[in-house]
Amino acid sequence: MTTLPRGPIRPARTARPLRAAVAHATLALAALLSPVLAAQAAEFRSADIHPDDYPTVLAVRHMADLVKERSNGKMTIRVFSGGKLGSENDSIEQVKLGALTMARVSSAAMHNICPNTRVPSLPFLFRSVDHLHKVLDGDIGAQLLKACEGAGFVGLAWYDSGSRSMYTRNKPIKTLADAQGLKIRVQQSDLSVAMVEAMGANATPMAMGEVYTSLKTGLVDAAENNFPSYESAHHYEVARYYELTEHSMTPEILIFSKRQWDKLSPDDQKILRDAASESVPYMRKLWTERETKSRAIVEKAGAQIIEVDKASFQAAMKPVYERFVTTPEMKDLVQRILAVQ
Ligand code: GTR
Repeated sequence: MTTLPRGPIRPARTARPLRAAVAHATLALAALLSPVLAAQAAEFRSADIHPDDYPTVLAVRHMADLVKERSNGKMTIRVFSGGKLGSENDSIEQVKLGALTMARVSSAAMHNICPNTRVPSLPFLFRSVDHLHKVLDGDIGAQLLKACEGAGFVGLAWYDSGSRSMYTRNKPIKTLADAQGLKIRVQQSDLSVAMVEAMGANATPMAMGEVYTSLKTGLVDAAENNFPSYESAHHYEVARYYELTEHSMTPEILIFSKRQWDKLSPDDQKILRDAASESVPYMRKLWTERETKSRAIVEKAGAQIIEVDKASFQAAMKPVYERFVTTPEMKDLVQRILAVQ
């Protein structure tokens, strides 16, 4: 039987040089392995122009929690909100290059890059939020998420963005005739420009970050967005009339750099995809709450919510469909969307 020594085991004096050598070798090994370890533990950065408490930002943070947990901390996602990494177009450019991993952007920002993303933005296409959800959750949504892969973007999820409506600084719009000649800020997309021009107005495309000042100084007479953006970007302070045109339900899209995606293992890709999908119902709940909250905030602050003759706006949209729904694939997508019950 061996007797174990009591108390702390003190190495014999003679062992010191050996210990030093072992320590040295360990450090050398760690230095050798560190690139390998770094390659295994990945920190992804994701951009969003919205503030910290906006549903899109909270949804990507939720996805980040799931990814961290499921990858045992190997993959982490840092979300940079409030446009800290630049405008939507800046982020898209960075994601394409692989300098930034992810971005949550409006799908309108992808229109000119991958034309099929125009489809869900077509004016008055969806009958209801339920119709939109059925389309985006099904085959069509999956097909459209792949629309930008050739251009360097893996689509991970669609997020809600409600309905976009007009808002004006000087006078309310009630019918299509009231929109004639107005200068209206739109997103940087050909389709958005065409839509406003089909209403008889002049479109001024610009980044979201410039809209507040442009409305305030009168560079534009109007803009259009959903309640949460109208509220969180303080546009209601400078454009008091919010007209319920509800002309488009352009969804948000979460994009991942294809360059970085292709370097990941199938298991890691699955963790990311699943977590993104699971952030969708989470986001939808936050979105519904935020729409109500934002509407209450703007009304309390004196914004006037105006019912409009929607049919007159809808009737003017034919040229937009004629100009943009041109390929057999797009025509098929539109037909299938309309057929979804
Ligand atoms: C918002 C959207 C933003 C941005 C903005 C805009 O609804 O969430 O990503 O695209 O609209 O009008 O520029």
